[in-house]
Amino acid sequence: MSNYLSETDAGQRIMRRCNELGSISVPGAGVTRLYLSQQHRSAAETIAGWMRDAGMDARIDEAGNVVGRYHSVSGGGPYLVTGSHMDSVVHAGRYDGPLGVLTSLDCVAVLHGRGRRLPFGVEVVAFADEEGTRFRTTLAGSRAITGQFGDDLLDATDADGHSVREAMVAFGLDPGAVGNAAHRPDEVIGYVELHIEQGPVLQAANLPVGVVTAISGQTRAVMRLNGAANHAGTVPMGMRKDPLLAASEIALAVERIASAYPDTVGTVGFIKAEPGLINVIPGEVSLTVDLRSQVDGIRHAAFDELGIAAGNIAARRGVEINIDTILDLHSCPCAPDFVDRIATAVEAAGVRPLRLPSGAGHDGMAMSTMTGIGMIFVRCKDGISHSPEESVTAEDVATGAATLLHFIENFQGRP
Ligand code: HGY
Ligand code: MN
Ligand code: MN
Repeated sequence: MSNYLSETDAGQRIMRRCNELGSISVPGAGVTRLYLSQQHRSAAETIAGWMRDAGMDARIDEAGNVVGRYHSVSGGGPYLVTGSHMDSVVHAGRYDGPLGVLTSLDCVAVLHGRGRRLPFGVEVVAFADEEGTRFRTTLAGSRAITGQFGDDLLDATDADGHSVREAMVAFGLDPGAVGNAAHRPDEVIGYVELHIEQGPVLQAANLPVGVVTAISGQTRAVMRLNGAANHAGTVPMGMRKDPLLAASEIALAVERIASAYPDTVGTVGFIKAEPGLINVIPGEVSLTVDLRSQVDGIRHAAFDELGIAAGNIAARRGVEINIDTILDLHSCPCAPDFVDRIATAVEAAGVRPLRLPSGAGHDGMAMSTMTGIGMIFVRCKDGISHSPEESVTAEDVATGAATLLHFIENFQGRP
């Protein structure tokens, strides 16, 4: 048994490991650890070692997830699954994902340290690809665990044109075996994830942790606009077919439409003009749209309105437009009994249980296709995330860990 538990403060223990894991990154600001990269491999092996120290059988599965199992008192499962993702966006913080993985791992280390086994097993998963940063393959790790890792994911390509299939082989995985990562439904009795809030609500309420009620649905699309590349100095303004100006109007339409619908947010996170030269009117522009709302019908209505607006803008400017929806995830309610159990655990930690939705997506959206899900939020400073400025306090992390451990130790079979 490692001397991990000799640090008696759970918050300090967990944050120290978040920092250690955070150092496994592409050089640069913050953390950049992408699916099937060298950094993924190194982090996966580190996490698997920590899992074994905590008395778990640990392996890197056929999709690159790290799966650790702390067997039940009778040996084997079924398993309450917990954890979060180990991948990141570019220039991320140290806690989005890893805090959930390492807090879950800490709970098992505490059980193991006490020599305690439960009537069910506890499975900790470090999902390999929740963000989809490299291949635009959101929730790929949890889709593998739930048997939804289809060819659409294997054929996805990164900015260099490498497919997931090719990257898996380079990583040492067999793309043909990815289906073996899927869990059988009878193996899983629930999924609970601890995650930073990535928003301002808990800080405003002066609360260290919160109870998640639902995960907002999200639609992601890539819009490609084709105009007429031409000389910047010779084409009169009235004769241009400039896709970048059309894209600029569409970005403002995203803002206008998302603002007009309740509890809805819209973001253009990426825009690229080709050939991208100072003295050339762009010929082709691509931009991404990320639209989210707590209610699926509202999100779809907003997206439909945006599609019409974008088509009108393109037609008026004489450019062609293609809209490719690459993701449409329905809103995902947490299981009511999980919400209640987590609220009880938060109260046991001496905190008023505030219920709140998640605007951010999580692996629970995939896990909910297989089992009931619950989420615990931990306050993060000023709600900042997807940034090197992401930060939490050891005290709040300790409260989150106590909440998760209470949930796990008091979890009985589903009603
Ligand atoms: O984008 C999200 O909601 C999450 O961080 N993947
Ligand atoms: Mn994220
Ligand atoms: Mn996350």
